Amino acid sequence: MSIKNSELILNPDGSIYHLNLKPENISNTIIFVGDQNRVEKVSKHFDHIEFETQKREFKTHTGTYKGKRISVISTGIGPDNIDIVLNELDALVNIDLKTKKPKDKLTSLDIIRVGTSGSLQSHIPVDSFVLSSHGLDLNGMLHAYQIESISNPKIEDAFIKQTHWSHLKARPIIVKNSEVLEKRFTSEKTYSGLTATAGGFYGPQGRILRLPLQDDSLNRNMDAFNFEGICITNLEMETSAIYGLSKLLGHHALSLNAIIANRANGTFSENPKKVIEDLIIYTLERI
Ligand code: R1P
Repeated sequence: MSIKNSELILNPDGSIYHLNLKPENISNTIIFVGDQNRVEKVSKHFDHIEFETQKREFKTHTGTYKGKRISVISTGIGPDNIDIVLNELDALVNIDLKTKKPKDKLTSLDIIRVGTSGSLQSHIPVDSFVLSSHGLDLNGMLHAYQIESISNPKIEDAFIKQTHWSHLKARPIIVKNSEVLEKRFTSEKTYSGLTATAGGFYGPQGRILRLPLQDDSLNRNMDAFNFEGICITNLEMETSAIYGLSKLLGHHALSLNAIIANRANGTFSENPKKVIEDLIIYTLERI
């Protein structure tokens, strides 16, 4: 059965609706960055750039780094954008865009997020790298899908209990990274742990400007969370969505974050550009 035109939307030139990409425009190895201006910061290291496009916040450069073909794509901010990016990338490789039918032979992409994030633990300082062992989904986007096969109810139940998570909010989902990529990117430079993914920057991450929070002890309880030695290292807005949708669609995903703030001791990096640049080079060298 063909997927209806209203469900799989293409632009007049045949490219996919939001990403503005055709299948031949992307590599099977893809770096995600949040900020569209970070795309050049990655592709400036390429031997050459063969393709560039942008629509809204979704900018793509494809080229080679030391002979290896890589695409770098900006996802913008938040899990709702990740829903668009993952589904459209998967469609580019796993759906025949002419017949609009899923392919028999599926392709698995390697997806590495190079993001920025705030550490929740005082022992994970600013200017360090965090590799997310798991994504902790606090925003609910993944509940639109059948998530039973990718969730980890034991850790989720412990999280709900230890943080007194309100039953009025979406049930947290914990999704493991790709162990293949984890091995390749782990080193003495990386801290590992749970990355919590919020659906907003202020209230959903416990920041108070003028609005009181539903639970102002949540961040403290998250800092103290411990399940058999697994702790929450950092808080950002994309990782759990990337891990969840990648696992469901059969892709390998890993999230690396440059720590630019430490929420536990209130510090902010004096040179955030440098730690991001260092993480970009670290990632390109290990791809
Ligand atoms: C918030 O300022 C944004 O920065 C972080 C958050 O996840 C969110 O997207 O990551 P990026 O710098 O990769 O966008």
